[in-house]
Amino acid sequence: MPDATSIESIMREQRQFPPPEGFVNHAHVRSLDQYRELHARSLADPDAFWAEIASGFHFFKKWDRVVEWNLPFAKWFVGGTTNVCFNCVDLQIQRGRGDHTALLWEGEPVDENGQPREIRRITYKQLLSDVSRFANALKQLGVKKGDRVTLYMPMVPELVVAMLACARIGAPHSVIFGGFSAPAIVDRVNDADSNVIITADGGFRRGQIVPLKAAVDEAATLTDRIKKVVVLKRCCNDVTMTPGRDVWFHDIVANASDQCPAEPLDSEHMLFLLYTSGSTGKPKGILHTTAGYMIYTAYTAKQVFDLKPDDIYWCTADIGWVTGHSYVVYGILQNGVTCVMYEGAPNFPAWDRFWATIARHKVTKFYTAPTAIRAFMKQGVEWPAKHDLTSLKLLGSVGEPINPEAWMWYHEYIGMGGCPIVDTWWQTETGGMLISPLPGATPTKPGSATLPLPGIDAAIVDKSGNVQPADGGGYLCIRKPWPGMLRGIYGDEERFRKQYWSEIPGAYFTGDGARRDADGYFWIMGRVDDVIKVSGHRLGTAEIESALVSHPAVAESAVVGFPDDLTGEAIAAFVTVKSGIPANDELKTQLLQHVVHAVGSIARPKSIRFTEALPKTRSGKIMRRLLRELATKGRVDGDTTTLEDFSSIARLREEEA
Ligand code: 7RM
Repeated sequence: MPDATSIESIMREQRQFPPPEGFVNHAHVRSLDQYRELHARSLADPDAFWAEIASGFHFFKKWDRVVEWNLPFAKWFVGGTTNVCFNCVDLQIQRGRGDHTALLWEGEPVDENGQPREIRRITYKQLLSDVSRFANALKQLGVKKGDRVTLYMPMVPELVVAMLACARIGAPHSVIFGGFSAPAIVDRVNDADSNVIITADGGFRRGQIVPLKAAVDEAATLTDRIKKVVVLKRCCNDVTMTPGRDVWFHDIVANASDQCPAEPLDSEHMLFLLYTSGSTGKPKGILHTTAGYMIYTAYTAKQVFDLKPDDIYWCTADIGWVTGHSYVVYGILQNGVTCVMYEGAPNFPAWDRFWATIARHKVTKFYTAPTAIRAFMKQGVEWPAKHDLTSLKLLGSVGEPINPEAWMWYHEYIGMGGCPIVDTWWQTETGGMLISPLPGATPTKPGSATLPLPGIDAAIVDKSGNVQPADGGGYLCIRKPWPGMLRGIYGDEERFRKQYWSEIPGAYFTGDGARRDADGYFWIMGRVDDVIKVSGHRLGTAEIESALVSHPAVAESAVVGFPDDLTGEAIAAFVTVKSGIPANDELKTQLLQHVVHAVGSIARPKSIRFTEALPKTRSGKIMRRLLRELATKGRVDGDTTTLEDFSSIARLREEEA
């Protein structure tokens, strides 16, 4: 870990925006004092706080104890049995929401007038029927409680149906982002030991068909774990069906019953694995369980988005990332609202697709990423200006720090100055949002995620766990367990302990550097490890590096992130080629294609530089800090005293990809 003193924030944003008056009167939490009282109470008696919240959920058998905490292992709502799918669907129907639209979906393709060709509205009742049928179909395929099911699908309602069906029968799902390629599927399928994959022939993205089934076929040549493949017909592109292994989605649900009672599951039953990148090694299967995740996502969604029964809520995140899991699916459906879902790209057929969609469906709450906002800013205000955005009541941001300029643009041109902005800080590991404004209570400051939510004990500390003074930089950590926290890394307890629980005594280490201002507001400064965030997508250096070295010309490589105006961070790759191989532009092009093939297009380096040697310490560790400096500033000013061979830096030839 870098030294805490190296985390210096240069941002000194002074503007403040009180919650809009019209919003406050109807909000769940209506003043900063009320928030502070709630937060103080939650930390003074967490058991009572979480017990009260949990009482609003359906349990088949009520829990005996709120939490059992043996650092780093937490169990929540111990002794209870429940079902997340039941709480998302059946319970909403019991509450009288059966005919209300649960999912409002738009496919990407448009007609000659630019109107979406397909819009589907699925009520809670219909969702129950679809989910029950698919759950029965899964059972027919031999899927049993505890079996891990891999989902590699486009953003279509059937993905939500598949997730809920898995949850209904207690088969943990592992969703793989559709932008990843075959080798990434192989790693994840092998690690999860998952024998069943649900996929589609393809998905539409920016007018093209993403050939998902073909990637699964390729993956199946690289691992023998894939025994059954369920294929949804989406794009009608040609696919090869392997007899005995591949079945059509529509065939297996055709004769399945729509009656499938939700399985009562232990509170700590595994709900899903979601693979995410760390600084080293293979992707980690972040493990979430049933009751705690269920309650935490529903509670935070309700409070932070201030959800009300008539809300039309839209989160633009792909379900392949945690934001989609928690705030397209689980946290949202449990609130009984209408969730908008969109299949494709933000600029298809033009740069106003999001704004047209908001106007078309009268979206009230909108949640997106800073990288998207910056891309829209660049295209100009004429795009949102063409559409009626007055239905919007609240805006959200997630995935990376939002720069004050982008915040102000979002506020002025999308929120028309009247919508609170919730900048929500959280991670795959945290399950749900931990630091965020409450929109009716917290005055916002552009660029700050503001204050910890009720129940969350966040602090900025140094390596020894000492809390830093106001405005001092340090490591962001969480000092008390919360229901949505990860329960482990699948199959790797050692890595779980080391990664999250060994850096800071007694606390969860987030991997983020941050500072807290005199008002107690948190300003996130980014990762202190080697995780790179490109367009809000979390990528590990190791996966990209191993893709590079798997190319026959490459001897060694190191990748680092460097600031990028649009994508937040971009990837710079440093590559040493094997002797006798010419390091030229042709090889560069090959390497770029190679990475795209091995990991996916989001991992495509923005620059590749050939170097005769990488800067290393005497013990052989690559000094990424120096490479980061080089990629960012074009030179190295930092401390190089531990560098083994200074000439490696001097020799680094600069070349742009
Ligand atoms: C939800 C998600 C987690 C990392 C996290 C941060 C960064 C996320 C914000 C943010 C500043 C935010 N999960 N991050 N949200 N940084 N402000 N509002 O993104 O597992 O993919 O990434 O993302 O570095 O540690 S994630």
